[in-house]
Amino acid sequence: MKARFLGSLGLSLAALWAAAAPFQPNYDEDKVPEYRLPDPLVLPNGKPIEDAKTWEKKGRPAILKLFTEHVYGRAPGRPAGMKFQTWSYDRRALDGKATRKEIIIYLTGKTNGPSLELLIYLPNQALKPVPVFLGLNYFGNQSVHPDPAIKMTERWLRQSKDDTVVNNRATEKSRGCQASRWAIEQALERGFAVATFYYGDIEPDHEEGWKTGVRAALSKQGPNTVYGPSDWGALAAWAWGLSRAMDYIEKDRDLDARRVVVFGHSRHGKAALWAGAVDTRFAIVISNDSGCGGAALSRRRFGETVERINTVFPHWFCGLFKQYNNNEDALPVDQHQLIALIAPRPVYVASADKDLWADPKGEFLAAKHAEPVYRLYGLPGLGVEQMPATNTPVGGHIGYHLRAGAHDITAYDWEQYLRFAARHFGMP
Ligand code: GTR
Repeated sequence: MKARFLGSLGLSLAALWAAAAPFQPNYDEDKVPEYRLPDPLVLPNGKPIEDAKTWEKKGRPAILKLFTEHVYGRAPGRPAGMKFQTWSYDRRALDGKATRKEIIIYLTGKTNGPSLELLIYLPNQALKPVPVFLGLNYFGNQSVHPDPAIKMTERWLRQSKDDTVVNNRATEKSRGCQASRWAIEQALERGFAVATFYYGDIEPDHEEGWKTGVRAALSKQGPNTVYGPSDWGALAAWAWGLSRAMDYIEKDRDLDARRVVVFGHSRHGKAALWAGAVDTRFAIVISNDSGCGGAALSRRRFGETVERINTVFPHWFCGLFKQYNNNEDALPVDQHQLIALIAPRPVYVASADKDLWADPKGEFLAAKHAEPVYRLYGLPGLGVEQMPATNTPVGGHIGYHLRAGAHDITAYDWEQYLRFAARHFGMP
């Protein structure tokens, strides 16, 4: 009895210790375990996929289903009765270079229901309809540019260390606080519109956030909803929001819905990849430093791991994904297949050399191992065998670069994305 008691006490002390010990990411390439990636060209029944038709009819749906059920969770479709309201319209924004539009998307058609606020800058000097860069922002639309006329978000925001967010609300100081991440003028000069909305419009990014976001609003049980293991997590909800913005873009005659680039940095890069995988209306998908659960291979366990991400962000993925904590080899998919789901559309994956947490090599390898699917379409993938040196963009239909520097999205990154999109859209 005594021994048994001590034994169980010993076990629980060990468990307590494990929970309290800080997570030690592996940054040593020699310690990456051996792993075998699922072959994107083999169907779940073991049959090989030899042509694009079989991929589209069988391979793609099977992989999409696995990602839905095991990783991101199932989202509903387009809600009935969605309404768009033009909140503002100014043809002389940014010194006359742009037209600024702000659109409120009432997601269920009710003005007291969930909504998202889409900010759009359109180049005045371009033939309409124009291609669009669409991405989520972290601190409200007013954070992407110092333009004083942008409608300030009134929603919950993560507390910041400076005075841009006070009591979880944006302050005037937040205007343009993320402007370095948004090359709006450069995009406009190249003939692109830029569209963005605050991701917290869809769901505030914390464990209880779903209760005041669309996941509760669209559920009959509201904030009492009990989620099944494959119901949508926050990333799927943010991706779903990107599709709702696309629904609006399809209705706006100034914008070309057939040339929409969905992009995102970090967790927004994960959401952009999933949005692009699910919704084939997105013509190009760009992942900037998206890391674990984004472009990086989970099986490498380099930097952030499945267990770590599921612990710190338990709301991001579907419940079933937790089953792969410390159990990556059991995953029925890996992230190269997420990139493959975007084929034959162009996709761009970018890393930063100081951003080891996101595993740059794992991001490169995922892009590389998506190539076989692009090859079914006769399309070049990356066009290189080895990871390129820093600041050396590579790629055909799969683009890649390793920027020198930290976890961020910079003017350098934008320059590559604008060039990549212009090339694929046949723009100068
Ligand atoms: C980190 C998280 C990453 C990445 C990043 C971000 O804390 O571990 O997966 O998403 O946040 O979004 O900035």
